[in-house]
Amino acid sequence: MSKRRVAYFYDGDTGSYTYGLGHPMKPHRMRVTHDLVSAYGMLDKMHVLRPKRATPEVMSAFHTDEYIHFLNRVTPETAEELTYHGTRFLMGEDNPAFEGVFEFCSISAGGSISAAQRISSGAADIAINWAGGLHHAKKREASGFCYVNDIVLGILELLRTYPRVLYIDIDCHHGDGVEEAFYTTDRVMTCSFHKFGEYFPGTGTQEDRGRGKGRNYTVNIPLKDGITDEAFKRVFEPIINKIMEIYRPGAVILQCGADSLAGDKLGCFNLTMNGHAHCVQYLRAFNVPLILLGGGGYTVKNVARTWTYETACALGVQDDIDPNLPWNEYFEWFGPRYRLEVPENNMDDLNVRDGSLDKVRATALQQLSQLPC
Ligand code: VJV
Ligand code: CA
Ligand code: ZN
Repeated sequence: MSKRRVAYFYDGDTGSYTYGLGHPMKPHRMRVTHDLVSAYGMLDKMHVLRPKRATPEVMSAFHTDEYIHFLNRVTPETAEELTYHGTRFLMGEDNPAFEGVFEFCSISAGGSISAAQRISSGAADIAINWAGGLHHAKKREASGFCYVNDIVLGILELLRTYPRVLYIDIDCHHGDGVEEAFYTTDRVMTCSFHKFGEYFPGTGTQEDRGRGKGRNYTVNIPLKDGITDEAFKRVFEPIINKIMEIYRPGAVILQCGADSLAGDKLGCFNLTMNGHAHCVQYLRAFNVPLILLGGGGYTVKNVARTWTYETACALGVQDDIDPNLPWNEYFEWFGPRYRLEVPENNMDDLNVRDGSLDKVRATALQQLSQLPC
């Protein structure tokens, strides 16, 4: 089956929020992505939906009332006082109290919850929310540019229908907030691929594999700088294949953080657009209900290219797409080549040099072999 029913969640307001001057997280990338998706004529091929905004009550399915109440009230002016002078809710330079922060979160979270509902109801095979994927947000505090954990809320929604949900995270950072939320349950398996070693947030070793009933249902793949498409595939494919075979999830969420791309401002991997999108194509082929979320990604033009291409992959039209970019509102950003591509650069792949990649893969597969069949 090559065609799938795709639901694409987008709110035209997302691109207007700003974390502040010089902050690496730029919500504007969502507008650039949407414009490119539109220029390629993909909007007519899927259900384009504006998500219902998540209310404080809905967010409290994961977060504490106190934290959500704070987030709903805080403004740039009151931040100092409401955070008890920066000692609570972890609002610092990474997580500024920007204008409209609560609305921004309600769009991101609303999109992931709506995506989960659309999947659960059987109305879509694949649902997309590029404004989601904010994997660091904790129950009672913001962290790493993330305030409300749209992923956890989306998974909780899926758990009303599916006995088992798989979460995969290809953002360059560790998906700590999602891991922590489901660390002691076997109903959610989390699997994060990330840079590890002197890098935010500092968690995600292979020793962290879940606790109690959740033992071995947390999978961590710590990587070093410079991983290429080929090397990434050598860990991603066998591990995901084994998880799909043993765990048999009813639905899958793939966090497509684009800071794992070559040339990202904060990332340190060397994946091309095609290598990154291969993860989407690989999961799509299992024919299990799938949700694609955004996440990190700090070189805006490459984020837009990649998420546009991944939208095409979801639709199964990636081979029909013109590698020369169509005219669009932000066309000049894509020079000098004006192509739908993110090439690799010449950095060393530190994963292959010392054989650490093979060790990491073997350890993960050994962990998975301890799960009941
Ligand atoms: O490394 C950190 C924490 C610090 C303290 C705060 N300073 C600003 C930076 C160092 C220890 N934070 C990381 C957070 C990365 C979040 C990634 C999120 C995702 O991709 O996984 C999912 C969406 C970090 N790295 C770089 C920065 N913060 C950074 C923050 C800024 C900045 C420059 C770099 C905030 C404001 C401004 N510049 C003006
Ligand atoms: Ca990750
Ligand atoms: Zn990241």
